[in-house]
Amino acid sequence: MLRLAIQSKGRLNEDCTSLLQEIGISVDDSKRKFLSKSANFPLEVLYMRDDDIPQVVSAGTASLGIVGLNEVEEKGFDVKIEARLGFGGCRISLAIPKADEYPGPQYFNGKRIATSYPNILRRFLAGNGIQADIEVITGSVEIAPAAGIADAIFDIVSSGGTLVSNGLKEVEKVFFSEAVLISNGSLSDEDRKSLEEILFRIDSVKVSRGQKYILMNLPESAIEDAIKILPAMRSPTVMPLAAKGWCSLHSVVCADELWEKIRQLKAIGAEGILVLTVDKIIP
Ligand code: PRT
Ligand code: ZN
Repeated sequence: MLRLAIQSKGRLNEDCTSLLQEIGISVDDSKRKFLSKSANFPLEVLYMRDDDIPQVVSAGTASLGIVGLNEVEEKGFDVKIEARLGFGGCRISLAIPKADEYPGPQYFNGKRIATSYPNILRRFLAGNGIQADIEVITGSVEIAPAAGIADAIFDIVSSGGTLVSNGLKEVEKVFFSEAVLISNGSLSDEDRKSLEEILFRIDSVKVSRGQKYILMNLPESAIEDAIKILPAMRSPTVMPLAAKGWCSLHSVVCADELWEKIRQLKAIGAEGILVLTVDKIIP
C-alpha cells in the first residue's frame, strides 16, 4: 500500500488535506495521530515535519511525500519529483538592510549571511564566485541582521511583508519553489499503478483550477461572434431554446478573463448569464 508523508502542521498541511479531498481520497484526519489509512483508496497518510519528508521518502519509509521543492533541493536526497502541485509558492532570496546600496552579488563578498538553506546558498555563492560566511540558523532568520548575527539573510519570501517589517530589502531571487509530490524511485507495480491514478486525478484538479463554467441565452445571429469570444476546449456547446431565434450557449472560461468575457458577451446580446464553479475537468 502507498504511504504518503505530509506536513503535520504548518503552511502546507491544509492545502495537502484539501488536495486529497479534491482527488476523492478520504482520510479521517480528525482522529489523526501519526498514521491514518484512507477509507476508499490504497493509501495511508503519515504526518510529520516537512524537513524530514525528503529523507523518509528517499529511505522508503514512505513511498510518496508532499513537500516544498525548497526542502527537496536543500536536503539533496534521492527522490523523484512526480508533480508540481501549484500551492505553497515562494522563493528563497537574499536580502540586505534597506539603507544599503546594492551593486550586485559582489556585495556579499566577506559578508555574513544567515540562513536555514546553506546548501542552496553555497551553490549560488560558488556560481557567482563570492566568498561569504554562512551562519546556519533555524527559525526567525529575518531578525539576524538587527541582532548583529549577520549582515544579510537568505530566506523564504512570499509576500515580502516580513522583509519590509524587519528593515530589509530583497536583492536576489535565487530559488523558486512550490509544493511538489515526490516518490521513492522503486515502487512495486501495484503502488506505481495507484500513483498513476493519483497523478491522473491531480492533473484534472489542476486543469479545473481557476476555470468557470458559463452559460447564457443568446440570439442565434450572435453565435459566430460568441465562439470568437469563447474558444472553449473544442468549441462551445450550443442548444436551441423554445423561444424562436434564441439558443443557450455553454462554455468554460478562465476566471481571470471572466469579467472581460461577460462584458463582450453582453455587448453581442447575451442574456441570463450564469457562472458556475468547475469541480473537475477530465481532458
Ligand atoms: O514544523 P515544520 O518543520 O513542519 O514547518 P516549518 O516551520 O519548517 O515550515 P512552514 O510550515 O513555515 O513552511 C512549509 C513550506 O511552505 C516551506 O518549506 C515552503 O516550501 C512553503 N512556504 C510558502 C513558506 C512560505 N510560503 C513562507 N512565506 N514557508 C515559509 N514562509 C515564511 C518565511 O520563512 C518567512 O518567515 O514566511 C515568512 C515570509 O513570508 P512573507 O509573506 O512575509 O514574505
Ligand atoms: Zn520545517
